[in-house]
Amino acid sequence: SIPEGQREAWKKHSVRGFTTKDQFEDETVRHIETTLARSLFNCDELAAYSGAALAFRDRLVIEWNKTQQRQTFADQKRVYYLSLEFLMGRALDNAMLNVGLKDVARAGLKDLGFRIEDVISQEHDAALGNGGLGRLAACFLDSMATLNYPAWGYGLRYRYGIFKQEIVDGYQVEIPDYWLDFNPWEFPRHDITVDIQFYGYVRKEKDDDGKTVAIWEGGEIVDAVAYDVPIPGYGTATTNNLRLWSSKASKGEFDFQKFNSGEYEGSVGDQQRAETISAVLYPNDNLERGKELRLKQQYFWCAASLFDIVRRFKKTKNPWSKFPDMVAIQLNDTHPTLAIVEMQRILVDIEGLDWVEAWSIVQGTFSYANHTVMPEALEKWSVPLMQNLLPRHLQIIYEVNSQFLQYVEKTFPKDRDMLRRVSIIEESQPKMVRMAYLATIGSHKVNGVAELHSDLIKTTIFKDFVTIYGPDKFTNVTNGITPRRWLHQANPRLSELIASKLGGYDFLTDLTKLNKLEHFLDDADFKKEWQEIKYANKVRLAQHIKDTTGVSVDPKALFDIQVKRIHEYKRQQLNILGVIHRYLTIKAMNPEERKKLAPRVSIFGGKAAPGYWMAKTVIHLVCSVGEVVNNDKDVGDLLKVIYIEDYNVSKAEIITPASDISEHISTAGTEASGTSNMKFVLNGGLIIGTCDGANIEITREIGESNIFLFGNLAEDVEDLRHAHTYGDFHLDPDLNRVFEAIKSGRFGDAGRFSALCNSIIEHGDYYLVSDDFNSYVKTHELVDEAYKDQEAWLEKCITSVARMGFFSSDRCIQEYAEMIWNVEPLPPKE
Ligand code: GL2
Repeated sequence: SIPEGQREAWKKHSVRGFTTKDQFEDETVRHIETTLARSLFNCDELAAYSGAALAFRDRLVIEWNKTQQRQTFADQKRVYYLSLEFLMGRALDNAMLNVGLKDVARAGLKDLGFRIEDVISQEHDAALGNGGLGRLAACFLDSMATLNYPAWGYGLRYRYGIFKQEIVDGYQVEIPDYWLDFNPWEFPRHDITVDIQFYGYVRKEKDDDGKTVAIWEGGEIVDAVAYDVPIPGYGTATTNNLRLWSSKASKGEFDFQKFNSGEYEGSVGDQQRAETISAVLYPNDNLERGKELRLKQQYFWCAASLFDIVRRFKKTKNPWSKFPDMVAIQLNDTHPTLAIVEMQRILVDIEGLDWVEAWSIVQGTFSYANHTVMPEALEKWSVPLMQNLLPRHLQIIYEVNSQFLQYVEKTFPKDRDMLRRVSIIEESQPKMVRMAYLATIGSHKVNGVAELHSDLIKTTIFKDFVTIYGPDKFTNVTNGITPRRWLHQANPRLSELIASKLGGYDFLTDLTKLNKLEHFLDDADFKKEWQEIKYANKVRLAQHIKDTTGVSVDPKALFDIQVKRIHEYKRQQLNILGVIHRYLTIKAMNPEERKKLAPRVSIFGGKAAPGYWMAKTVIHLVCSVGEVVNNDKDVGDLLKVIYIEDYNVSKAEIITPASDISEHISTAGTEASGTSNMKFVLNGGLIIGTCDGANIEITREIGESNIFLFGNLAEDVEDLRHAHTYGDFHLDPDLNRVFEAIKSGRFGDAGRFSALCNSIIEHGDYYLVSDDFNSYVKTHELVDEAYKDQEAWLEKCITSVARMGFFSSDRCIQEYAEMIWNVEPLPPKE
């Protein structure tokens, strides 16, 4: 650090960051002219974005440095949030709002010849995630900073985020998302590099005290390089850190011998192999595929993060026993479970702690959030694969398992089968490591993400573990969303209207304050403005649809939206089959009947995993139906069917505020929580949904009369499926009519849709589309009816928004902090 005598000089020149419009313009132009080497003659919107982003970045960095210093000196417990996905979206708009300088930037950019909206939209989304799980991590970072928790996120810096989706001739085409061309929000820390070992073998040796120690040797080393991203809180100076690791060949890996002998390509081979580790995000949502590279990613990231965390702890000079008092590590799903094993390895093999003491430190430190009960998403790794890649870790897993099973056997001697059921090692061919069990055994708390889901994990996948550990180890933290991005940023006019009624923006940090909106249900001006805002948001979306698909939709029609990953369990097929039913019904109506019908726009969006054939077929069916319906003059504006390509966070910011109704229609018991349901309601849209995930708690909060629920309950699903497999299956007659239309070729070559139709008609209808079809169609009729009474509809929307306070991710983070992490906030000194 700088010597005492020079500190005054240093402080005098210390950077302060802009606060006024003039200063903002100074900084922006300076960055454009010097950092970017551009002039006023060649400054386009992208350069303006870059200049403004760098000006804001400077401001963030100043607070970020101070925050990190404060957290280091405070010597108190920190949270580390380990997530393989952070679906951040764009950063500039968020930074402007969080530091409270968007108006300054708007005026400044106007002076310089730009519209702020055009500048903001130049930014490439940071799309390091698939869907809800990754976006939840991003909302949590925002809340942790806003609430002043000393918290870091740890993830991977993928060179390619989730692919870009193009719809070509009605089919999904995947385009690589190379997003790092210009990313002002990351800081490479080339000085923070960790050696990560793979493969090799384990040797046992006696140390000086005669104790046997394991030594992991050989194999290969890859470097992990840290890239840091500042995370500004809203209305606070706290700026936390998200550290993303990038892989690089370790120093010795460039083969000079090969290079000198002219083998240029061979000489960089190792380098390329090393860089592959953090090259791509696996594009699967709620599905595990057991690929070696994925396991490599997981260990690479866990080992680098733990090295970093341990190094930071060691600087405090606290004894190891204090580790759980200083460090809370949250596992976002099972993807970081190897961190548990790595921690035990560090404590036992490197730091020389005794096994039992080490394990109690590990359990005291870690907690695990489960995000799915679906079997195909539960991670398992083959024992031979792990033996090869991580030989020492596999030994540790076996030892953990052996001690755990001994305890189980002693405690439940009568239940012989229990050992097989709860073993971390599944006795299959090949043997598999069950990561969810390992995460549960190595953590002090396990939580689900909505009440129903947390109940389900206790009665299904973790039933035996509830018996073994007692119910207190398992808890619920219902998901939430950040109102900063999902109301204030996405829907600025609505946020402003609410603020004008509630006397300021306090609701953005205490969302329960929204409940005061119910006092304005009789305020005609307020309601009129509310309605105008919704209409303007629909006009904006209609324009986006026109620009991207060429189809004109009427903003006065009812906008019915389903945007999320395409998955059979989320049942976009139920939606499109319902749309076909509607189409056929309209076609059969006489003009008088048609006049009574509310015009609809059915909007779909979302990516299918590249290898998920059925999901891709659903996309193709939606596009094919759109092709027919949108060109049917007979139907006109009564029905339009739209597929919005490349659904992502920044598109969600346009789509979410424009819904009248949105669809959250998973087979009951399959959607752990869902978070887009919360976003839509918070933006004044109603929802149609099944009794699943957070829909149930949304209903509890907003009231049954403000939501359109339908379909079978989770508790009946198993029986229905069982009945199907024994031949007790009835195809709903209306659904049959829909299938007949598809089979007749009305929407193009029927052969393309046969697998989709047959999954329902012939192969057991696993997701209960037919069982729920009638109830779904009838409920949509209720939606149509309700929408006719615009006054009553509006009242439902406002009432619902007023009651959404519970679903802030701030509430969620407070629950984690108090119940699971046991950490205190560290607010900046005024
Ligand atoms: C998910 C769940 O499917 C979803 O219901 C939940 O809201 C999120 C966040 O908890 O987690 N689980 C999962 O694997 N993905 C999700 O989105 N990808």
